[in-house]
Amino acid sequence: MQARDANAAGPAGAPEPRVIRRQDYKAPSHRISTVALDFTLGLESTRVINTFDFAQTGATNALELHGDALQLVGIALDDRPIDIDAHDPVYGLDYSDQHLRISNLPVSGQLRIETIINPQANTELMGLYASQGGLFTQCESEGFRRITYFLDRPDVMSTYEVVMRGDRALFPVMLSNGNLVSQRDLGDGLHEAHWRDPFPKPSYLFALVAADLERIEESIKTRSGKKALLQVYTRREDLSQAGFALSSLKRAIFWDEKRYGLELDLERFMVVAVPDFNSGAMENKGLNLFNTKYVLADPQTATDLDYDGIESVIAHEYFHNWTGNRITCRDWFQLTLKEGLTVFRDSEFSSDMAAEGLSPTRAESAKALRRIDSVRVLRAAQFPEDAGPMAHPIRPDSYQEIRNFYTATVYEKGAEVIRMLQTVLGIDGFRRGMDLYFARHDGQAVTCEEFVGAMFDANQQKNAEKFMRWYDTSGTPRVVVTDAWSSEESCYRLQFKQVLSQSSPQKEPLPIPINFGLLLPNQTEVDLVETAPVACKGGEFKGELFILNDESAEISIELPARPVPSLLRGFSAPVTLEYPYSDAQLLTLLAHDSDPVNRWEAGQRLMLGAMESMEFEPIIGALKAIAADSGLDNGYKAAMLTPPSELYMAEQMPVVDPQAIRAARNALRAALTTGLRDELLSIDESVRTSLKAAYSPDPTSAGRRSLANLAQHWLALGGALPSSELFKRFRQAPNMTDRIALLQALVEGDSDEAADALVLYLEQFGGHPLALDKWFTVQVTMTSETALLRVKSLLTHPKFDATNPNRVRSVLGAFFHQNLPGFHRADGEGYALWAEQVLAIDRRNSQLASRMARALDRWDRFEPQRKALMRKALERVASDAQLSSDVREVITKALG
Ligand code: B3K
Ligand code: ZN
Repeated sequence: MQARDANAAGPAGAPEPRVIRRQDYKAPSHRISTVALDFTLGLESTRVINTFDFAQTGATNALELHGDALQLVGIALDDRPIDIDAHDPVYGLDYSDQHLRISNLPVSGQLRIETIINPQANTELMGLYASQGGLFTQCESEGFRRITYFLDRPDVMSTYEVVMRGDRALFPVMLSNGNLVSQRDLGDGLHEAHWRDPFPKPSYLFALVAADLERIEESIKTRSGKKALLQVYTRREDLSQAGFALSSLKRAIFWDEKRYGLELDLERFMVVAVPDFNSGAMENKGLNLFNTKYVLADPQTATDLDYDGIESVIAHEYFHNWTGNRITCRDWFQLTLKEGLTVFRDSEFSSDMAAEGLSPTRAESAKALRRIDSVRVLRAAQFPEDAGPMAHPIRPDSYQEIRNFYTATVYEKGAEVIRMLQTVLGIDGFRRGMDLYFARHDGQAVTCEEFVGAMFDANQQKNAEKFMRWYDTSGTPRVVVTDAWSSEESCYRLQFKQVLSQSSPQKEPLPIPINFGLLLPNQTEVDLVETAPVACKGGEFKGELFILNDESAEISIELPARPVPSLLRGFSAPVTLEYPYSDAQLLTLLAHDSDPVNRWEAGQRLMLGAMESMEFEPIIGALKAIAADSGLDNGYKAAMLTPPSELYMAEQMPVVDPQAIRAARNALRAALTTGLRDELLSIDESVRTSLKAAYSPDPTSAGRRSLANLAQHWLALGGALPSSELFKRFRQAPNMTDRIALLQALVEGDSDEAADALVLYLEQFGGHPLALDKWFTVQVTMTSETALLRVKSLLTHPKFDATNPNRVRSVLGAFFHQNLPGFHRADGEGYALWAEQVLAIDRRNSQLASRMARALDRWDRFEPQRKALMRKALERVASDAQLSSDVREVITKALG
């Protein structure tokens, strides 16, 4: 159990929470260049001997080391023991399980610190912990201090040497970062492994694995001809599902060589799948640890979405080897330096992979689909965060728990900020910037200024400071656009105005790149590269790109007729665009815009409007044409037909009404099902039957499945496909994507066959944890009236496991975050369950609890009765005396 922070705010009367501020950064007092770690491994007791050299770099001769839940056994300075029982007077020793301070140290020397830890009791899954009989680590951001006392901060970079010994039967595989130096048998069933990582790294990148695992491996040659061994480790029974992860890793390695000239710098690169894991994965140098969800896949147990997730997370962690590990963050406020950049890199990789081998038109459509997915995530998760109590700039100014800041803002909005740099500098200019960044900072721990500085310097551009405003701004900026047409002058005028969120600490105007096009009445597009504006102020006109620099701007262009503007093409900036589009304009864009992202966006706007007015005819007509267009990619068609998410819709309403949102979506879907019945039947017939080949997760096949499954779902709910037919299909489902789609349709339709399908599924996949997670999620997300009862009964199901984060997320996370009307019941029973479960989870795993706690972030946007019930639930959690500092930060911010 994690030791609770003594300074964390408690209920009334307790001390104020500890707030860490970016402006208080101080360089470390000492340098630590080498660390030797010696582990005697045991599930319940592991002894750690940490020997490191230190050299004073600041004014103080006292070394204040971080610790958490540690039991100190002994200390020696330059081989001379220090008396820990008497709290040695010479060195002014002061320690607890949370810290260790040694004063009066020589300018340099060597410290040897021995501690004992209990991995089995480590239910926080941070530090060294046990999972299914094996030992694994998670150190980012502050987990290393749960292994040993250390300067556990990212700007202290050291080389590590690790020796571990343990029971050969329990831990036949013993891994750490870098290269295996030696391995030997010690007799008595024990063995020992010795690893050395040649690259200096911060402590958060340390990793250790000791477990009963099998592996698949492959040798590759990097582009300079060096040999490297790639390995994926899993439990024996999972090994047959590791192949896709290994092939994804190879694709990522070769892509990074080609796109950025970045080569694998290690002789060995290992990926290990861990069943109990708080996040998706972790980029430890040379030894990436992964949630099983992002490694294991085969067609019978993983969906297209799972395959996508594996490819992008494997790539993401691999890309961190350069953007994160070789160049790391000076302090945790700079987290987006590595995360925003690496998300951007993995999304570019996924986009290139989706387009590989396709014709130019299909490639464009496949890439657009990727972009649409990113926009959807941003709108469903990041925009609400940016408008809520946890809003923060991509580089926050303060935090209570850094663990709470691995957010959609730092990651996804951070990636959008990097994308804007590429949009402004061009792909080649961006590459020049990356090259300069590595030339200047390889091996360093730096700030976001250094990254943006390299980008601007490499392109002889000024104004890096102005761009840096994006790092300090919170809230989603609004860009308000108006236009005017003068037929006498044949002049079209576009006016832009940017409005920052009132709560943003940064108030100056941002540079906002707006890609745009103009469609003339004859459906041709104005050639903006050839057409210079007659006037332009407040921004830079660069053909199809306009950079809005000031608070307001204006461009005037001579044109033969009034155009329809297609603004923010490709979603070129993370803003909300406000332009008073008429339905007629949107229908034009939906049908004719050459930018596939804006075509989709026009459809989304039309759907939002239709759900408000309940007039579905125009959108039905437009989508009929889309559904029947044989030139369009199937996956893209599915995206075009999918209504905006409930979470996004909630953000558009002045007062959130979850039941009304679901009712509106259902009404739209019912109208589209009736209006597009022939098209949907034809898709159900022809697209489904064209899927006879063996399963492949490639985007063309995945696109077909998503369209066919959408048609099937709508037809089923509209009564055009009987549940007996769905059940028949379910029993014959050739892969998990189709099987889970059928299960969803059956459960949502609430037919008798739904119960049979659930039983069958459980019989078939009850022994497969990841497939079982889906079985839980389907049940808690699909029905609104009975969902709460379902959740409560599933919490007592023998297969529910409160110690496994994936299982907890599949039931409670899915219910709280993905079932808006089911969770937000008018009687407040959803909130009562939330409070009870957040508190229960918090006792074991504060990070997991803190994620769940965020489900009430937007409580003050609901109607008064629900608001009062949510407030009561928040207060109940806030009054808990043992609350972790993680959950306390989220709850106190929510309560304002
Ligand atoms: N860097 C890790 C995040 C670990 C989360 C710690 N609470 C995974 C990633 O973003 O690549
Ligand atoms: Zn990352």
